[in-house]
Amino acid sequence: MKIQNFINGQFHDPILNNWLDNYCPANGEVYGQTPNSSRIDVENAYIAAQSAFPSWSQTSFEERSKILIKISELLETNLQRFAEAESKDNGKPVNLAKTIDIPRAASNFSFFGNAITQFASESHESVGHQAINYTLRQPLGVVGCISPWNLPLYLFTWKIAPALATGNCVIAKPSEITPLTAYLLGELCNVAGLPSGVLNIVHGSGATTGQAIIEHPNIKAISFTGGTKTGAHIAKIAAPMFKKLSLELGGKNPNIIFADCDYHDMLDTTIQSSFNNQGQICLCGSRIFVQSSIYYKFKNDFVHRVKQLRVGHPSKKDSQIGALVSKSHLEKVLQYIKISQQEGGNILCGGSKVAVKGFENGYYLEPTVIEVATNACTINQEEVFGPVVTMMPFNSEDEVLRMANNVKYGLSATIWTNDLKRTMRLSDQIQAGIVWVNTWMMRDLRTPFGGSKASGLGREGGFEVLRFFTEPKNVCIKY
Ligand code: TXE
Repeated sequence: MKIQNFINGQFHDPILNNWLDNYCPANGEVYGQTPNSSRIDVENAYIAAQSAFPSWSQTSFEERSKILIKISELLETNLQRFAEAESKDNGKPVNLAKTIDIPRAASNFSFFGNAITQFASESHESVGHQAINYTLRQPLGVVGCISPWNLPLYLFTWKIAPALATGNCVIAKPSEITPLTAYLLGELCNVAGLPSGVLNIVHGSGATTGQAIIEHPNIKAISFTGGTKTGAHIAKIAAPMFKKLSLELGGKNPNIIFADCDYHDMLDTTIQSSFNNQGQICLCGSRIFVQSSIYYKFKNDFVHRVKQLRVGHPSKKDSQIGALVSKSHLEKVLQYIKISQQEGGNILCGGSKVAVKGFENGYYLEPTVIEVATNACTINQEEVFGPVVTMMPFNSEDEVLRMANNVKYGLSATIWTNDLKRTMRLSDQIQAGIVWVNTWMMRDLRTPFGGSKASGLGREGGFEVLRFFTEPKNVCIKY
């Protein structure tokens, strides 16, 4: 099948006719082609977006809201088709796409469709000066949204929906590794009545298409989710042009387990926070720290549970772990496992590729648990982004806090304890944008979402992202 760009409400081949192969991770075969769009395609998308902007930015919030909610409903109606497409492209179990990815993409549209009806701006009465100030929140113009392959439609729409809700026109690029659901979304936008040119979806590699978007002098903001290295590159290009930037980057999140926690709940959730989506979520708790008094019990119970996880073809209902996204990513993850062994890491389970019967060329990997002796080892310091977690014991709260913070990333952290004072102390001192206590990845879309340190810049979610996609303008009236 051939994927096409969605520009000005119509589907187009790339002007220079350059294409990339799309692989199906479950069997390692090419299933289609996606455009590797050039600067010319990006410019065409820009012209369409720029022409649509005067009208879209003046469209009432009720009308914008109605269209976004309609897109959400259409995604729900097309749940099965989109879930199968996401699974085919990414290797994740269809069940996971059906229960998490696509429903969340639908709620991104309905959430921001509703949020815009509640978005208010401030006013300040300057008492003693007979003046009043009020703040206008105006759309930025044409903005760029660039998203990754791990949660393809989920993260693509997490950016697009608030950008559209606030009256911007968008040029969006999904990951070239997982373009299929973004391609299918174009058609739904037309059915929902989104005016032509308001959303333009341009496909291609980061180096070609992504680069053309970030270098475009008139694209006012870039909202990006992806690797930390890419984020740094984007910041370097965008800063001299004073583009607004939102960067959601990698993580190396601690999962801190105290002996006084609710053990069974912790064990179930830790399986999820370690291996959900094949461990390819920036929020996964890839460094597990366990209080020494329960370390051996946890180690036995956890490894026992991990060994029971079923790796299999994503379309099979009982597969809990599907394929990794690409051959090169699988190799990268295997390389980290090797480095860890060389540095003295003890593999407690997993560590090797899995040959799934009938799909031997698929990119499957056993869920892997590695016991490490120090938090300073490479596998505890660098983002692996696969079904691999490390574990080690700790003795004191101070010691675990030091280890938790001793990493360049600062995205999220999980703490398992029933001690309120300890919860307050640690939540206060952990360097992370998100702290979960006795849970993991419990999302409320109104909350600020993002990380500190090398995990990024800015926050998505709720009113934070509506502020990001608008320019505040103060008006001062003396009366
Ligand atoms: O991501 P890239 P990659 C981490 C994870 C992974 C590593 C590398 O550790 O192993 O990043 O993954 C686009 N200008 N995360 O290389 O390249 C690219 O086309 C503009 C964490 O696959 O950052 C894609 O659309 N755009 C993460 C998007 O950036 C460019 C999710 C992300 O791809 C570009 C994914 C350029 N010069 C990976 N170069 C998370 N935070 O959730 C690339 N892109």
